Amino acid sequence: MVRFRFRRVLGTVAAAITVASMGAVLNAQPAAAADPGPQRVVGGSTATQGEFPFMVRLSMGCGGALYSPNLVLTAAHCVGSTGTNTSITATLGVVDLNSTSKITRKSNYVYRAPGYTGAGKDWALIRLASPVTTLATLPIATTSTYDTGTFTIAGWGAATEGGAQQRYLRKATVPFVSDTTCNSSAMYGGEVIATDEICAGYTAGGVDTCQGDSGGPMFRRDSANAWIQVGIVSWGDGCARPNKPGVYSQVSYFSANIRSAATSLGG
Ligand code: 4AZ
Repeated sequence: MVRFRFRRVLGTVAAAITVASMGAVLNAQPAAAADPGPQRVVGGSTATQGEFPFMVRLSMGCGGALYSPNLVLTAAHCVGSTGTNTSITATLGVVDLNSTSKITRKSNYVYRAPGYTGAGKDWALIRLASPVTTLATLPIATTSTYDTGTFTIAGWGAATEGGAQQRYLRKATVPFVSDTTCNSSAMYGGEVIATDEICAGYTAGGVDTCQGDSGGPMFRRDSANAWIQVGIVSWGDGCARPNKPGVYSQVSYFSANIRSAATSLGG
């Protein structure tokens, strides 16, 4: 557990450094540069503009989802401790992080899951300094009804294990993996916290979230065909390896806590 979670955290730090060092390069690129089109990245492809309006890129090198006009749901391991925090920039409304039409907001507060110590409870809310009212939010699952099936994952994280952060939002779909299977000796051998984590991926590997996707949502359609968030990218052993599904915070398990925290934050 510690080994993989530690690797996960290191990956995120490395991703943040990569993003920081990429900044000048990205900003130097012409805004009108052509979309490279579908890429073979963690088995996914490039999302289209507006396809996932709730997706958020965070300046520390994580993903997030717009929970309400002024709150972004992300992973606890992406943020520091609860309190005033004006250091995070959220980028929204674009698949191309270099787009001149991107929306940006500074944070003004971080709420990290109480009791978070690096194992489980991997969720946090970031409050934006001013609301974003032009984008659809992503409702969270409040029951386990949707904690199975086929899930969509999306993010600007690495396209291959150890690879660079991405300019264009990518997406993929991955199947649910039961706690029993995910905790089998062939997979995580008991490292997964069954109550508050949910696994998704292929036994053969090839499709997965990766470094820099942390904090982003895993979601599916509900019975009304609306997107609903069931997971938060949390950890895994590498990316897209055989027998190493992605591990996600199980949003339904925390939904009451997330909702009450959101209320207390004014969102
Ligand atoms: C990361 O470091 C990370 N394959 C995210 C997801 C996974 C592994 C690492 C799952 O942000």
